Amino acid sequence: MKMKDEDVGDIYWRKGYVHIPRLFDLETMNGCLGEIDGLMASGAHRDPLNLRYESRKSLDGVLVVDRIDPILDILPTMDLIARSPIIGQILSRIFSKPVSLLKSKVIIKAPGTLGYMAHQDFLYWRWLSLPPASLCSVIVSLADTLPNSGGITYYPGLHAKLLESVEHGLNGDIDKKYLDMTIAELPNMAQGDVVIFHSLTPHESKANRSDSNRTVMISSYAAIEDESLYRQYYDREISRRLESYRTGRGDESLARFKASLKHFSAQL
Ligand SMILES: O=C(O)CCC(=O)C(=O)O
Repeated sequence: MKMKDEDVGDIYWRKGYVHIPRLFDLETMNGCLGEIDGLMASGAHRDPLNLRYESRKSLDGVLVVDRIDPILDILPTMDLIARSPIIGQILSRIFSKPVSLLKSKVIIKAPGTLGYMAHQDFLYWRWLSLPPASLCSVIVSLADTLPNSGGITYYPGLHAKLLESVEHGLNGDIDKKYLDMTIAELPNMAQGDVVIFHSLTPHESKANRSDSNRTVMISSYAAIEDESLYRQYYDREISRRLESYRTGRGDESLARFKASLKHFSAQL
């Protein structure tokens, strides 16, 4: 790592995020991309009952699979990265204590896939009852992010509290009136680069308008020693997805399930 360790911590706490260029070598990153391609080629994502794969709308309004979550149990190379000593060391220096893994996913933003509205990840982690300052995410750029491929923009210095949504509550994407767009920063992420960001740092992304996938691995961590955290997170998350699938309340997987039934006379 070319940046000095003390700089990484200073920048993280001041801005709410820090960009570390070339933390991982290209061979490892290309190996991950190959494994992800192999997974997608297996067609497992076309099974609407496989709730590991999540979808997002494209510019044309159709649903496309954009996330594999969880990922570590099926791709061992990704597991090695999420639990790598280098990430562990950097995070334990930032937090001055060891960290535990909370979750890990891959986002494959294919050309034409829409982005994410401005949000703070902590909103969705309040049930953990951990302080927001103990939670962070690490983005590993598995491929180069081109200027128009829908990379993540961060709003620095806004990681002190949760910001209200347009519904005037702490219940969804952030009302843009709280965000000064002139301060937004879009790091130029080359393959192997990493960004670490605070759970309260507002961030957003645009659609991928380039010709290539923008593929990242996003792992989240908590500054506590609790090996059970990862299982706790996914036990709850899997129940949530099953319930959402069962009741069909606005869940995209249900739409995919319905779409898969179009060859049959049965309708939901
Ligand atoms: O990858 C993206 O475009 C945004 C992802 C994101 O904001 C998130 O997972 O919290």
